[in-house]
Amino acid sequence: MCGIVGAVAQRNIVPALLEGLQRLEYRGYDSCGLAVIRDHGLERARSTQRVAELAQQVQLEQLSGRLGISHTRWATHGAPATHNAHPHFSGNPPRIAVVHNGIIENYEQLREELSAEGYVFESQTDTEAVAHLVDSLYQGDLFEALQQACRRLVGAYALAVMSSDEPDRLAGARYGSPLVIGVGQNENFLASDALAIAGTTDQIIYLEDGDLVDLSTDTVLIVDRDGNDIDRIVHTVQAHMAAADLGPYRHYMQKEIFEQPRAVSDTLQDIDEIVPELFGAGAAEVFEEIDQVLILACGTSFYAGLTAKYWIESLAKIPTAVEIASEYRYRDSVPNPRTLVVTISQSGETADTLAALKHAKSLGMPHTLTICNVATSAMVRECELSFITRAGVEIGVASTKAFTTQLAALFLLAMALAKSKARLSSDRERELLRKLRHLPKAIAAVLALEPQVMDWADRFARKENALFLGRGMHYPVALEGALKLKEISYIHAEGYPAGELKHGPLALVTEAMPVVTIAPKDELLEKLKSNIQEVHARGGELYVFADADTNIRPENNIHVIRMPEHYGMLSPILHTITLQLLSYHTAVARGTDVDKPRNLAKSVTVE
Ligand code: HGA
Repeated sequence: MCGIVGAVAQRNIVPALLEGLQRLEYRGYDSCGLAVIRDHGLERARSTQRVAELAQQVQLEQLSGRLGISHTRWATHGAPATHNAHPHFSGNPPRIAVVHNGIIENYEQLREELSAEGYVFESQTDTEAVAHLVDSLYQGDLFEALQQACRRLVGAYALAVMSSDEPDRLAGARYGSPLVIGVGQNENFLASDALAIAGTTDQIIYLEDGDLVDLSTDTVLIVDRDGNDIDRIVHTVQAHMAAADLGPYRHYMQKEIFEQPRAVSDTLQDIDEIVPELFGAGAAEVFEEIDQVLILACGTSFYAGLTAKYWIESLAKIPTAVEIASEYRYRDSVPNPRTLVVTISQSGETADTLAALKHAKSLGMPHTLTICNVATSAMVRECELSFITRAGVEIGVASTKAFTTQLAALFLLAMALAKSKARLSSDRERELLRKLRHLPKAIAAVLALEPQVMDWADRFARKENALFLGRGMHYPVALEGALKLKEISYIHAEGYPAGELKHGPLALVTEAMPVVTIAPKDELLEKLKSNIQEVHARGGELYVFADADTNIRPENNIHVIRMPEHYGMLSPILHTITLQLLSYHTAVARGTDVDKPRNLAKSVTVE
């Protein structure tokens, strides 16, 4: 989603701002812009193209300055057009500049009030109301004006603000959208995440909701939501340089698919015994106290949750519900205080999931756990317990290694819950841990199937629709496979439990509809084989990923790729990877923008 980079320095900060925007490109955006203060005047460049194009424009117009703010925009209010791109200005001549991530929910009311005061709106964005609001409250003290403005804002925001009257001051605010401070040598930064400024500083302060910040080149002042001065910890964050390097790969998505043996292995570390403390101090008491699990998530993380339901109910025998976060938060539900509320999010900042978590807590469910890839994220801070996956930075918008590491973490959770309820014998624990330890090697064996999958992808690229079938715990894998194909190749795809086929989707089956089938060697195999025959009998073309010992053989219109030996309960992790490869190579064959699919964004920080 939107990215913010701002800087106050003793040097020209335009190159640092542009580099920061480039580092945020992975989040997905539709326009971008940058403003600086030069000779006490505001100047800006904005573009509906890529950051590289903005950089050319900036060079052409010779923009430079020691104070500046910049932005990549993923439009929520107003089309992705230049006049809607941030920074937004206010004043005549312009005096206030604002970049914003989030949604100002009372912007219509503010617009009316500010228009009545004589402000003229040049964009359709909610953000422009913030610029005029700050200007209307400005009496020579930017920080004071921003503090007052924030009291009027309803919704979610990360803001970076500057005034041409104060060329050494950068102000910011965070409520509901992520914002960090980068502390440098005689220079300070604001950014949406540490990765944006990793090229410049590794000293990072994570702001809390309600914080406001007043920066100069050598001072950092933070006040909390009650206006009290507050110290926040400065973290030394590993520079994520490696993430930006593509190495031998063509796209980040491909690189991240191939990083999965490492990512899963790092996530599992060297766990040789399942203990509740893997999920944080106090987990043993919490696990004892709960008698049901509620998983809240969105998108791919939701499918990780659906898979976990099979594991938790099978191993721990604890009833588990999985809900789409944006639905859960707005419906009447029946809270049970003995519930473990589990949120799953790559970034830990997903706005819908965060809001659903807060909603669950407000209903009186205090026991919360998050599975997330960012240790410093809002969700980790908000939850009683946490498990940090070690996928590393994921740049491709379509989730790959974040998903499989979430699955690995959720499997550990199922085991830990089972053990705390005395439903996991030590023999079974040892056996499952052995399988987990072997998982990175098994993933590597699946990755070796890439050339065979590429053959299929060429044929797939010519289709406009596809069905994905799975049964049992491979049904969520089918859903995830269909989502991945939609996201990056723009082929319409649906995931179905194979037994549902005859209740509707079979009507769609013709030779134009490829049917991808996940065929593990499990107790449902014979039933699945019947489902395959149902498709075959109607002239459908099947693409089957079959475990080694399933005895499913290729024949006319049934194509088979043979998977390595069956991995029992861990099999969904392996079957997911072939589907990632299929989507990836299909998208490449169709020539789409694989890492930044149209209309989508990484870290979905707006509702
Ligand atoms: N609402 C603002 C910012 C959108 C945003 O944060 N996207 O991630 C706009 O539409 O410009």
